[in-house]
Amino acid sequence: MSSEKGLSVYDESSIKGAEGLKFGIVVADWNPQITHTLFEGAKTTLSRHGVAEEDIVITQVPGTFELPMGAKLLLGNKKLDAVICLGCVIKGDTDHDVYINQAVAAGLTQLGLLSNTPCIFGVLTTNNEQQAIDRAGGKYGNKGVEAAVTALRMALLKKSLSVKPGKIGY
Ligand code: DLZ
Repeated sequence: MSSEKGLSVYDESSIKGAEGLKFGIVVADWNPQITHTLFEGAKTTLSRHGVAEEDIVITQVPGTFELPMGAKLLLGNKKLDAVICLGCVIKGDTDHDVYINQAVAAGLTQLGLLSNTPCIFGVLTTNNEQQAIDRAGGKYGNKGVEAAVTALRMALLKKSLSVKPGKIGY
């Protein structure tokens, strides 16, 4: 595996049994040229692993800050095995990026633990636009692909641990 491309280059045969699982994808509309590329990578990856089109629920939110609420609304509406949250926060002149990124990371962590459903942090937190381009189909791969791989692995982990072992003996 190339260390530069991270999980964007992975062993596809290591992910088995995703057919029938249901996923949500929440996409932020800020920096749309980036987030929509992350989305394409995530959706294509789910499909490549046998997730049916009708088992992928997609919703858009205004900005990355709205991702936790978008994911919560989706989880309240549909039974999902994981939610992939995609956004791109590019550093500006102020600390807005820090507040957004910390709030979203904490929000998705909390939502995942409370809902018992993996909520994947597919947010680029870059210093400039070029760093974002490099991670949305550029020289460092597509982090949307990586977010989908993480969602698939976590959904499969949850499924495997949800099966109650049969009772042996009395
Ligand atoms: C306000 C804002 C700024 C300045 N920058 C970004 C950004 O780089 N990426 C992003 O996804 N969203 C940004 N936003 C919008 C916030 O995420 C949010 O939508 C607004 O603060 C309203 O809650």
